[in-house]
Amino acid sequence: MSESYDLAAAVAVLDSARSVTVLCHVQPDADTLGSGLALAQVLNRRGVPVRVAFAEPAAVPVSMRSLPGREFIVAAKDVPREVDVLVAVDCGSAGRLGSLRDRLDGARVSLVLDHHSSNTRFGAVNVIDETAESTAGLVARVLDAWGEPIDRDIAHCLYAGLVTDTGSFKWARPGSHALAERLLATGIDGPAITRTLMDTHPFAWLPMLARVLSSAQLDREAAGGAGLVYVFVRRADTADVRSEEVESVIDLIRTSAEAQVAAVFKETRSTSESWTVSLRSHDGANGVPGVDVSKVAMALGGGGHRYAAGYSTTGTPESLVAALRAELG
Ligand SMILES: [Mn+2]
Repeated sequence: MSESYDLAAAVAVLDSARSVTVLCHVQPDADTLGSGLALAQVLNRRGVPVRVAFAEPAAVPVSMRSLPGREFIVAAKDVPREVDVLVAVDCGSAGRLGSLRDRLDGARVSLVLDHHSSNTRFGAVNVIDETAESTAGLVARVLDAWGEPIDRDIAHCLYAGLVTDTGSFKWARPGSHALAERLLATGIDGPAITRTLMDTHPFAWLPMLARVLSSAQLDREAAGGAGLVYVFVRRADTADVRSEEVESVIDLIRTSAEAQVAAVFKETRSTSESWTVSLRSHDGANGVPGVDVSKVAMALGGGGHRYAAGYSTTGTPESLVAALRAELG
C-alpha cells in the first residue's frame, strides 16, 4: 500500500551509515542496477564508503556497462559476511539476492527499497511502494526527502530504471513523465540510453527469434477463457545471444490479441530442464480485469507485479505447461 512507506525511515538509515553495501537482484536489470548505482554515487559524494553487488552472473550485462557508477560494483565473493548498512534494491524477496541473501544476517541494519506487490518485507526497514512504476522512481523520492541533488550521472542511472520498467513509457504512471522530464533536464541523452538498453541486439537475435517464435502456442481456454500464449526458449536457442535477447521474447509474444496471459519458459543455460518463467498479463476489452500473475507466480514459488511476474522451476516442458495451466484455472 502506498501509504505504508516512510521515506524518512529510509533517509534515517542512509544517514546513519558508516558504510553501505547495496545489493541488486540476481540477473540484474536496469532498474535494480540503475537504482543501486544512483545510490552509490550519492553515498560516495557524501564520503560514505559504498559497494554494489549482485550474486549472478559474474559480469555486468553488456547493455548496462555504460551506466555511471559501475566502478562501485564488486564481485559477489568480495562482499564481507558482516556489513554496516545493507540496502536491497528492486528485490521482492530475500531469495532474489541469490547467494548473497546470507549477508542480511551479518548487517547492522538492512533497508529494502522496492516496488513489487509481492514484497515480503524482509528488511529491518522496508520502504515499499507498489504503486511506483520503478524502484528508480522510489530512489528519486528518497533522494528528494534526503535533500540530495540528482546530477547528470545519477539521472542517467535513474532514467535507465525508469525507461526500462515502464517499457519506454508504455506503462507510465502519474509522475513517470514528470520524473523523466526532470532527469532529461540534467542533460542526459535519453534516446541513446534507451537505444543502448532496449533497442540494440546482435544480429543473432533475429535467427533466435525465428526459431523460438515458430514454436509459439495459443491456449484460448486457459485462465477461464482469458487465453494463454507461450513459447519455450531452449538452451540450444540461446548459445549465440545474451540474456538481453532472451528477455526480449516476452515483449513480442505478449502482444497476441487472443491471449491476456503470456508466458516464456526459459531453460537455464547451465542445467537441462531447469527453467525460469516470465509471466505477463493485461486487462481485457471492456475493462475486464486481467489475471494477477503476481499471485500465480507466488503460488509457483516466485513473485512480481500484478501484470509482470516470474518464477523458477524444473521439469519437462509438458509438466511446466500443466502446472501453469492448473494455477491459471
Ligand atoms: Mn523494478
